[in-house]
Amino acid sequence: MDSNIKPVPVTSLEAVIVDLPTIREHRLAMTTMRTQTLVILRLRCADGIEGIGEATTIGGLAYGDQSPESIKLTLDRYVTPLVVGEDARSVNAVMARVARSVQGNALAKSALETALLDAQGKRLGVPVHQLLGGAVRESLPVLWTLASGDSRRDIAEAEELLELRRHKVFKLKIGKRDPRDDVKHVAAIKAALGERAELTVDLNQAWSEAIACRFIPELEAAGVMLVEQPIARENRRGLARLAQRFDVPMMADEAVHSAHDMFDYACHEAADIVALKIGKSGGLLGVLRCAAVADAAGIGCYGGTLLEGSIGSIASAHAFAACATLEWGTELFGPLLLKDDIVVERPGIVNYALALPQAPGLGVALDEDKLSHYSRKH
Ligand code: MUC
Ligand code: MG
Repeated sequence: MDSNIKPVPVTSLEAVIVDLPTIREHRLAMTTMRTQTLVILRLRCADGIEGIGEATTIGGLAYGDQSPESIKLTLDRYVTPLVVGEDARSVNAVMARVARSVQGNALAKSALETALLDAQGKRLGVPVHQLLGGAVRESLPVLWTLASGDSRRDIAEAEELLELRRHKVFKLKIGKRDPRDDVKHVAAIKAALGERAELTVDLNQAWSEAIACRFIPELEAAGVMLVEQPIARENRRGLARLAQRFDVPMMADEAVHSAHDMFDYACHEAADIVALKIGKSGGLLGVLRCAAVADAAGIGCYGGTLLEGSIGSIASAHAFAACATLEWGTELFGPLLLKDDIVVERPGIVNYALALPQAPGLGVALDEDKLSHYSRKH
């Protein structure tokens, strides 16, 4: 049989939990991070090729309903038996097989699909974005999140990053404190940075609709560029009312995971922008499906993160590079929030943008010593 049509069985899957310290405390409305936990998936194939993937969430179960430990359990106990022996080249068929027997668990599915695409790209000698139909853009603008919890420290951090030409858009994580203090914090940072930087805010669902109506005008007056997920993800009608009421665009994050959610939000004109994330959509192909629905509805796309490390961030970059439109840039800074890494070469951000890797597969290689050093032993 010709080597191109001969199946290449998957021989094993190995999920490793990795704990990495962050460079500083990262304060979000629902948790304060001092470490980030990644689940790294290694998928080995009969032709000797290994694909790697990553599934990462924020703050254990604080952000979503899948924890690093549950992701590993899902992969070990339920996904592995469905995938071993299947043809590694048939990414859609393998993912459909898993979807028939595993409900939900989008993060584990995202790690699997990433590893399959990485392996297939290495097999064919092409970067992952080419497997997705090719890149529409070769580099991606990346913002930085200021979340130390202290206005002066955030301003100093932003000044340093502007000086380095690493970021010129900053996302402020608010929602933990009294709204009056949050608004003062945002206004102080905008006043210090002026026209040199753009600011966005992410409430991570912290406000009620009434509080949002009371304080969004102050955020608008302070000059924020967009407001991300101000209210509970379940309150679709509320977000639609806010989008209708205010000029500043509303971005849906926690509320929109799949293309189905996107369709629902689009039908109800419930957001101006959507934060796409491979982890929410169950992989890179899910992001493209979600983006296609957003495009059809005239909703702007933004390349979001669950603060993945280098593997997840680069996988996201391949998907975001292949999206037809990406009007609002990305936030693929996750690796730079970590003190150390488990890949040989961490992606860098130069002139405010991340360059899309052009090597076969994802274009990222594991550093075996670092992986073993940071992997959870029990
Ligand atoms: C989120 O909700 O957007 C993205 C950047 C960041 O600091 O946290 C994430 C999560
Ligand atoms: Mg968000």
